[in-house]
Amino acid sequence: MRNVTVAAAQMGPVAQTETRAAVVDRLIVMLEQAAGHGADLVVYPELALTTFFPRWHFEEDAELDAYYEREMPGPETAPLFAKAKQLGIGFSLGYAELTPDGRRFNTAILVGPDGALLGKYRKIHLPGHRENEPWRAFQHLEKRYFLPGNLGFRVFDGFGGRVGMCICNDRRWPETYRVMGLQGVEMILLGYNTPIHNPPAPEHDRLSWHHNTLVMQSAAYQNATFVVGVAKAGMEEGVHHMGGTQIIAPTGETIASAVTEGDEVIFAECDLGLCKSYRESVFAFERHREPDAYRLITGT
Ligand code: CDT
Repeated sequence: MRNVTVAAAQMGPVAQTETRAAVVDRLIVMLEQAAGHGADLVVYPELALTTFFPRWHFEEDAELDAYYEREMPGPETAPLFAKAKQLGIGFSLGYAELTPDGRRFNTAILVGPDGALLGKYRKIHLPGHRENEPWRAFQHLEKRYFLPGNLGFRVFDGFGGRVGMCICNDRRWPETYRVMGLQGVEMILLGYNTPIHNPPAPEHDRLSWHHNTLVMQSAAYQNATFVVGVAKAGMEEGVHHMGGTQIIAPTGETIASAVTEGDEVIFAECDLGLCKSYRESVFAFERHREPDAYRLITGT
């Protein structure tokens, strides 16, 4: 048995006017709850520090810049890092990253229980559009505000196992998980902000929860890994974001689920040894995959 107690820290809405300090306070409250339940690792959502700003078109870079972190930890996020280190608990956190040379990424980091940075991921599948489209009830301008991630789908040793990260729309693409699966991933951490209404395809709206669970459960099973999916949920600045935070075992079964659309911490004790049972049988990649037949996907 290799047990990791993971906490998924779902967030309710973050208002546009909410300060970083106030958001970090909310994150710390959930960190303390997680520590009280013996968690080793807390997973926060995508863009956890601000409202989901790609819903707006900003004319001025200065207005946009307010949503990005130039350093991590910075003065406003340092208290979260300090508290986590004091409690001896690791975490993964999504945020908007502005690099010193002016590049913008939708990023998540993995921090160990000693406060050390274990890994970084920059979102690869950016949904939405690049130009303002006033016909929409709200925008989804991730293609305008972020570059596609340039770090690949890496995995990191930590928490007694092998951990990977992806972000929101990445969860809908099987390649995301398979690239990490081929590196022996045992737990994939992913935060999301998913408006229930998709303006170009409103006929999908009623299926939001089904698709959320469908993609994460199938990926967990097909890649013999735990998946921790964590929402920023609820009615945020007039846009309803789905909840559906859940922790999924390599069996494909959801073993813990959130029941609200607010700040809510759920837990699961995950035996990473369970991955082996699937990876050494039905999904023994080295014995059963047929990469020659996949050339259309790999472009080789
Ligand atoms: N944040 C994010 O990636 N959200 C997307 C919305 C898709 S509709 C443009 C998602 O896949 O959940």
